[in-house]
Amino acid sequence: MAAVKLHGALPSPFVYRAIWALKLKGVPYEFVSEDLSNKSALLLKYNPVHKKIPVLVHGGKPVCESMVILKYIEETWPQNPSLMPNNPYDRALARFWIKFAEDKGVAIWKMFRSTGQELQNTAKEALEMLQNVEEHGLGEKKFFNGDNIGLVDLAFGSIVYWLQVIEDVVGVKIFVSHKFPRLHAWLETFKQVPIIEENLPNQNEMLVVFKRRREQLVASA
Ligand SMILES: N[C@@H](CCC(=O)N[C@@H](CS)C(=O)NCC(=O)O)C(=O)O
Repeated sequence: MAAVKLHGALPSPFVYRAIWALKLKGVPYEFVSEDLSNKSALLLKYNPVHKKIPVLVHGGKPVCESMVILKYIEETWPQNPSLMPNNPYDRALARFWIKFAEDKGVAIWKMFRSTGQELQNTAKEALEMLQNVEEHGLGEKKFFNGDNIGLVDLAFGSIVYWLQVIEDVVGVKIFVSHKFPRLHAWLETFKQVPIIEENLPNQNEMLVVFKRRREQLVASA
């Protein structure tokens, strides 16, 4: 098997998506730690367009953007376990929610960067995103695809778990259990999947990192 490298910086939620997918598939890889304040020549070469992590490098060829990486992993190592449904309609639904997570999940990072009225507006955007997932995404299913974890779970895991920390940092709570009982139950189930449990950053440590980062962002705004 060609060598697999993952360029990333922790605790980036986008990098965790790739880590979870590789670990769930049992694909061995080397983690290459990047300093985002001093990007390596290799990172700039591999991702000249966005200059962002994660970048997956397989056999020397780079793949950029976390959800593109996840789809590449699924297509390259399709079995054990499959992370997309077999049925074309269910696959279409999974793609819909992956796109939704990509398009709307950014609301939590807008919250992270904003203050005052803008924070209220971005929190509303994040709330609407959660409401849609709660009402239309999960239904009574254990995971988004049904009984087994899949790419949609990885997409939303890296939104909701990080949101809990962002809420503490910005002082606005939206992901409350009585408003989102399905999503809360799903998050607990998701966190208990052994590979996920073993590869989740500690939220208290994240809080320290993200508080410092937000102070810098607010000071420079
Ligand atoms: N849409 C991208 C987002 C990746 C992203 O925002 N990565 C951040 C770290 S969490 C980054 O590399 N930031 C460096 C920069 O913006 O210069 C993905 O899904 O991979």
